[in-house]
Amino acid sequence: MTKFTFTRADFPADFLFGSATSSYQIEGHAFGGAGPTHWDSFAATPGNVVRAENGDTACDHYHRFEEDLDLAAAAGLDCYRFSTSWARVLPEGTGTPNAEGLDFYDRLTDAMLERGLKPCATLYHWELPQPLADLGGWRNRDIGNWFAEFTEVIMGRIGDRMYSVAPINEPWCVGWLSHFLGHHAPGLRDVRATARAMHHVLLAHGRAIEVMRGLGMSNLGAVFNFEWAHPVDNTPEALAAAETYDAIYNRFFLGGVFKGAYPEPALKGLEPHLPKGWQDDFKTITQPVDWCGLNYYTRKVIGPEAGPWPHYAELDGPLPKTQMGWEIYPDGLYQFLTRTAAEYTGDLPLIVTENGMANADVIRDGTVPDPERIAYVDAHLERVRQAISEGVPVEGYFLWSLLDNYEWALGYEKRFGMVHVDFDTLVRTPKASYHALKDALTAR
Ligand code: IFM
Repeated sequence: MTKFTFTRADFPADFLFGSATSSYQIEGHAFGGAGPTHWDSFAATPGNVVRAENGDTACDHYHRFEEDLDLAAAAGLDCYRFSTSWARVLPEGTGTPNAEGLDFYDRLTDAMLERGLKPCATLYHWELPQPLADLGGWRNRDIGNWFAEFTEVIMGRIGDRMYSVAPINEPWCVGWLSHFLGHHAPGLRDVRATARAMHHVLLAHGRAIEVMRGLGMSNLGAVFNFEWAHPVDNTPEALAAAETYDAIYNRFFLGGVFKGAYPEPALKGLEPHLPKGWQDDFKTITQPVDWCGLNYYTRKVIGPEAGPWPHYAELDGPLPKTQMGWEIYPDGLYQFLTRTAAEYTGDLPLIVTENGMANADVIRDGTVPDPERIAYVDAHLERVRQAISEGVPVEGYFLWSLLDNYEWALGYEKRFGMVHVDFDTLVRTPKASYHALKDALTAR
């Protein structure tokens, strides 16, 4: 596929298109006085990250952001979703800010506005300052107040120019992926640490919303990642396993923020490990938000498994897969959009804050053909349109990602960008998907 089947005119007039990125994955953490993070020590530990790669240089966006924003603007995008590195702003996690870090986000913000791009910030996209990790990180209840301080400092500087802000990207990754599965920093595999991290990440979300309201800010949201849980068969055991997967992955965080309650199948394993008085935190966690962001990439086929809770196994599915080994299942996006509106958010605007695919893209004669990505995005946007036509209030779509970047534990091998990055020379080359999106968004 070389072209999209849609143009901007196929979406509501005020529908927003953007690309999404994050600080540690693109900026180059070694530059500009940023403090160490738990990702630096995690990556330096053999076996955690492919080839022990880290975010020291990444895409060198710290020095090349103007070129990158030029690319985003020329593609016809309305918005640029970025994140602010806590350790760049507060190298110790709390206390004295790094003036260079604040200046960087100030310049970045102005550079977006100069190009007509709406700045859409995420406060935290996973690089926890090491001094706070040393104090227990997300396991420590004090993180609510540490995060509130960071929010005040960074939004006190750039909050006046933000189009939208969400406190935390993908709470499931901060909690479960990093503390139960151990795949991300801090690499723990411990159910008690997990329960606390999952709860505290929502507490921190609520504290940040309170702080930003206090600063007079609006258009504040929450961004969750979702995976559709597909039972391997219709046996009661498989159905129960999929229900537990769904509760932990998808419903826990939505339930906390929009219902002030956690789902039973998740509480079954987590409740004994939650901090004392956890229910009292719901008044902070349920601070009203203005929109809900959905990050969606794939589904999982789930079957039962003996042994300790959570009693499920992720099984190999039959659908075509991306470079990540993730099944391509656009229906899941439609299902999440409709279900989220029906069961959690009602009329609140929904934004697809991330969607995209990794592909083994290579440069040939200065071009990068990626028909797979065009087909993937096209199919998912088709499901977005279907949801809109049925009255679901979807108001935007952000492609992950603008640039090939640091894919965490998988290093630099997995290419998610619509712009190719040569990680030796750092040269950017727009892929075929970039040109196709530009045509679709700027067509008259
Ligand atoms: O690269 C990540 C990003 O940091 C968060 N959402 C999913 C992407 C692809 O795995």
